[in-house]
Amino acid sequence: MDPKKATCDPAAQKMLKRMADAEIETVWDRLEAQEPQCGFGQLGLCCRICNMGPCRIDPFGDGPQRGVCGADADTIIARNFIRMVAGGASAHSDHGRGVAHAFLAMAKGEAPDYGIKDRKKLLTLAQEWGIKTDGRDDRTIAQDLGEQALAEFGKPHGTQRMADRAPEARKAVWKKLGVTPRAVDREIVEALHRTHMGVDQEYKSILRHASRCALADGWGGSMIGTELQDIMFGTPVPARGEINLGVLKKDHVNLVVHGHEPLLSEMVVAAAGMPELVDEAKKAGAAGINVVGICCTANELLMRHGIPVAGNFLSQELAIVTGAVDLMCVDIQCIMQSLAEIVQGYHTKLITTSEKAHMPGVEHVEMEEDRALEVGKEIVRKAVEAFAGRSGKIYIPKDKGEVIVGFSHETINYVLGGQFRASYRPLNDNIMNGRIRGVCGVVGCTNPKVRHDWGHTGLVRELIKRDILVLTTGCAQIACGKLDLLRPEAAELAGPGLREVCEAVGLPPVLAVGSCVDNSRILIACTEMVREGGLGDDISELPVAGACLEHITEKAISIGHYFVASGALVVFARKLFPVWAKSKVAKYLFEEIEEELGGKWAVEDDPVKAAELIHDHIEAKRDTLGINQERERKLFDMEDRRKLEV
Ligand code: NFS
Ligand code: SF4
Repeated sequence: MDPKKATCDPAAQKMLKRMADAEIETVWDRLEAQEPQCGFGQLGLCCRICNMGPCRIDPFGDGPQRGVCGADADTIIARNFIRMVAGGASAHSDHGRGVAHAFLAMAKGEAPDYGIKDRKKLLTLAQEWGIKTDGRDDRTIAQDLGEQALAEFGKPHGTQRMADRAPEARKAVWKKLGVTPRAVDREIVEALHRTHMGVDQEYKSILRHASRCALADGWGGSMIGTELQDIMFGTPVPARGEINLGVLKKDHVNLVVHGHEPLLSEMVVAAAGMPELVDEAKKAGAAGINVVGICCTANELLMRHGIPVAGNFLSQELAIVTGAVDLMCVDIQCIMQSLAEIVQGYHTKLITTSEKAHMPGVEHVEMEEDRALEVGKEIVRKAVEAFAGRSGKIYIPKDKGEVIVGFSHETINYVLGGQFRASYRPLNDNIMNGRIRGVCGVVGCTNPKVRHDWGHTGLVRELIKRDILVLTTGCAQIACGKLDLLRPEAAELAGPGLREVCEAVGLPPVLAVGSCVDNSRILIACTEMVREGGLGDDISELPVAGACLEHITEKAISIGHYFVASGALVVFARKLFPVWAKSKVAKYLFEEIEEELGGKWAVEDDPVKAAELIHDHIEAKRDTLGINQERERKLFDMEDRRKLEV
């Protein structure tokens, strides 16, 4: 495997070479060992839902066209699709539930190490939910809010409260189709029930419920998670930081937090700043304690504390091989089991912390709400001990990107609108006058089947060249940071209109919005754009889109689908999208769903073509809005395209 073909991250290239020399197996090697992967699975055509199966449908028409139970290709593909949505929604929502649980414990005084950092948001959300705030202290208000938030997951009646935030026209669309999300757990359970053998056999009916289930994630579990995290840990504001393996420090205790829940990583950061522990580190011969992050928990810490990020999903194995990581603690989601094996060759201590996520042979230090800081301290102490036991060679690539992050939808208000007239007006005006053509969310994972970071950064470069403002989250955000797209200087790569706007306010053309649960912030940003006026009455009228060309997880499918069900065009990589192109399901997801919900899926592997697709969609929306008369559309010829190659 050629490291340059595997990744466009310079630090990862160096590490991959070293790992090949040392014969350490990576995720790329394991992918190769799995090839060729099952073609039925890749098209969504295999079913192992019951024990008359596993069954598969022959896409060439020669073999069986029905499973043993009689299910046809569309039923099977739709069932597989909704089960991905349900898996993703459950991951985000269980994270959100964990936050709500800790929030309530905090309010009751049962989790003394957590507190209220954003009081304004507490009061705003309480008022939004009809909780009395006058003359009541914050903890009492928070207790009511926490109870109500927890109830959103399992309440027997009614629909998601957060979904009330959507534009009126959007809510009407959902209501008409019967997909307004109810309790999160109910939608997920119902998705599993409908897809049990012999239940829902009409693919459109299955997929409509997939929309409702995904909406329960975006406008439910994820949004609750984001909002309560903001109240407890602070709503992000623009902050500087650094991203890539170069953030590891040879002379420091390096502690990597990897996973998703700030409930853990916030406590590790707090503990690592305590003078007694810094002293212990110094006694062990270190210059200090360097906490860095991987995956979405990294995004959370970077945005709130400027904590550096070591990398995204595909960087986790590489970080260990630097020999500089003294301890890696993981919580939930996107943790490779191979870490346990790789650390065997190093002094690195690996620790699991979530009651829900154990690893064979790995020490478990459980994060408990009522003694969270104590647990944080215990983890930091173990890192210091591990530092003292360092023996092997250390190699840290120097590469790191400088970034500005922290564009919550509230701060987009301020940075574009100014302190005194915070609003989405300037953004809407710049879209209406055509300087900015539209907005695209570039989100999600990094998958070894695609050149690492290339799908995201290739697409982002093409979009900003076309004057499309990019909002980014998750591993895509980290990819952009590594490759210098989250700096104001990146405006030089933007088209003239976007560049002008960015330079006037000192913004990067790619705004880092946060972790994957923070995609809910993008839903709110879209809602604010509608509310501000001039760009239609519904999210489906906005010149916006979403994309992920390197997706891995069920979570990514859930996110994609809640954007579609919220009215947006969403583009994923064709080769990663497990829906047989000739199926009726494909026709529904790529075309017909637009008539019902205003959004739709599209698939494209090539970042340039994906950018063109998004650009055409955005221009078509602009035409419909009637804001395109003034300016000639720039068409890209081959010559232009070559110049644009990354
Ligand atoms: Ni999102 Fe974050 Fe990364 Fe993908 Fe995994 S870390 S929650 S799922 S791989 S973007
Ligand atoms: Fe086969 Fe039907 Fe069972 Fe699926 S549910 S494994 S198609 S018999």
